[in-house]
Amino acid sequence: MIDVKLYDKETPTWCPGCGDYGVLTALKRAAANLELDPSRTVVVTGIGCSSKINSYFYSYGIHTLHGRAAAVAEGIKLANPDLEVIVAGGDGDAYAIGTEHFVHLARRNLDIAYIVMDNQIYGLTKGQVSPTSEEGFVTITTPYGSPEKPVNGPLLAFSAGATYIARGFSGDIVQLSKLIEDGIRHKGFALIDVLSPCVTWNKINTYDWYKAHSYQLKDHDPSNKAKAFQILSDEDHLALGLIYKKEEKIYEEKLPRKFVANPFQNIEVDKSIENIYEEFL
Ligand SMILES: Cc1ncc(C[n+]2csc(CCOP(=O)(O)OP(=O)(O)O)c2C)c(N)n1
Ligand code: SF4
Repeated sequence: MIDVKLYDKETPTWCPGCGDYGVLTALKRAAANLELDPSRTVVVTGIGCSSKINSYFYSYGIHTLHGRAAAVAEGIKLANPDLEVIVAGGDGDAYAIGTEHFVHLARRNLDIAYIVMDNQIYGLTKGQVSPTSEEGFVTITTPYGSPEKPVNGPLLAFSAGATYIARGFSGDIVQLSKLIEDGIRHKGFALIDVLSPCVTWNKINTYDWYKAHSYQLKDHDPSNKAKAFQILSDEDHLALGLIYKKEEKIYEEKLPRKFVANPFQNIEVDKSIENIYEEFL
């Protein structure tokens, strides 16, 4: 097995106690168990505290724009399907500004794992309401309490056709690293939604709050779609573990044979701009 230290990079600048530390440790353990080659792995993130995770994980990585990680990841995967592509970021990144990319990535079933660190608030920008904040949640942008119903991210992924949906907790690194490992191993789109407290700005959804509002799935068959829907719909009791899994053809396999046999990275590019002009103009 590879030493987890291989994936060490910069020292994180997250606040002491931030849930994202647990996610980083779990990701490193999953990578070590899978023996991921850093030179064949890309971690794509958006903008946010959580999106800094690829600065702290040794592999290739792109820190894209807020909400655009899924779109960039899709492009990378299609250009070079041999790469292990992992997306990571916050609830704001995935379930607000990036929703359109998130939904379409899930429904296309590309072979990409997406880790969402859900802290139910905007951490980086200092505590504004987020798409997963609960109704009535008081923040600097909702001083009278949020009037909005929260987005249920895993249920959104389910309705879009995601083929692997799991929920972990950054306070349980052993389970979380297994869910991430299995999500990366899964052939198709995998969502690993993580309850990951922001200890600085969210004083409601704390480690203790998540412990009190979550439970471990037991004797659950993740291929049971009706049961998975029922579990995902229960927003008062957050299920932890693998909720849904389905084997399905991935997007890459449905493309014309010519494309798959000869992805972009193998195409010889004639760098002469004159030749390109000649061909297209
Ligand atoms: C287009 C655009 N809009 C807004 C912002 C400001 N912004 C940066 S991070 C962020 C939200 C961060 O929340 P989340 O994605 O949940 O990540 P967290 O910091 O909580 O981990 C916002 C609104 C931005 N950088 N770009
Ligand atoms: S502000 Fe919140 S999310 Fe950001 S590093 Fe601090 S604890 Fe983590």
